[in-house]
Amino acid sequence: MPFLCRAVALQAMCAGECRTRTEISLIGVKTVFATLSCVQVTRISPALGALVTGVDLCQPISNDLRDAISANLVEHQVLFFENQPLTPVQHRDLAQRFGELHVHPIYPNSGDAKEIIVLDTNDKNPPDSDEWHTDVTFIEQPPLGALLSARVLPPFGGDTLWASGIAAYEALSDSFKEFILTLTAEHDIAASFTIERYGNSPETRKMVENARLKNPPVVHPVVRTHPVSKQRGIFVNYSFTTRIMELSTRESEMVLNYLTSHVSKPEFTVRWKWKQYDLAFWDNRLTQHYATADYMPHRRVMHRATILGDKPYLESGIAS
Ligand SMILES: O=C(O)CCC(=O)C(=O)O
Repeated sequence: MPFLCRAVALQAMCAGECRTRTEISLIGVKTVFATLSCVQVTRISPALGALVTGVDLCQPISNDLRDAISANLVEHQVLFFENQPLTPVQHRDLAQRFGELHVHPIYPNSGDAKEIIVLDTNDKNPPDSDEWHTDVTFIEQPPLGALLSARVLPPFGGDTLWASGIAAYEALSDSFKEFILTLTAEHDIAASFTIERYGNSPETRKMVENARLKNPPVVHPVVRTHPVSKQRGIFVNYSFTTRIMELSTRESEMVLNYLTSHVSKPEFTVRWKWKQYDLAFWDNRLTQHYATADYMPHRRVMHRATILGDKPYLESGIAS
């Protein structure tokens, strides 16, 4: 989104006096600040990520604030809000302001709100998100975003990293871009939600089998167009993408290995060190994330709400 549009969107966030400022650094790295009487958005990393201060998300939010957050989400791809002690019901209600919510077929949910996934990892339930992935790409209309709240944290470790599929795509050579624009890939829930890990009792085995039956593999473009910004980005991930339809098995492995490791280059990432009640809101359409699994035997509890999106597509005819 052009800077000017974003500034206008931000002005809608506060009823009081507003002041906006946009800065572009001399070395060409985009650094944008928008300062208002109550809300500030500060970019924290070149490829993606911004810290938003001056908002209380425990209160119902206005349509103007919702629209401004959505616009900033597209611009920065992941937004961080500190000190938002949301109950599961408040968390669900907030997420619902951005769209219909997904109910995960395997992860446990909060008793108070079935749309809130509880990721409670400890030495009996070791972490499983230490792989670069985009959430729930195994359905026809994968999530547009997710809101992750930190509840219980280890004394150190447990940071999460996000990577921009847009920055990663833009860094490819023109010839390679042209090649991958022609490709589609299969995404399969079974690639990550295995019977061995998630189905070790008769009940959980049935749950995993049912989840697979209800979620047969789907095919998405390898490069998708962001439906709002119209930017292109890489849309394959290590956890769920199983093969490229137009290539042989070995060619597919080679291209997937390259793309999934390319996306995670540090230059395309931002790393967040959590404090209790921090909330991250990421645009799931063209980002991936990785939760570091370096805190055993300590416990870490996160709550996630997942907002459904639209069917990925590749718009042809636009350069880059
Ligand atoms: O726990 C985290 O930091 C991230 C969890 C995750 O990977 C997910 O919600 O998909």
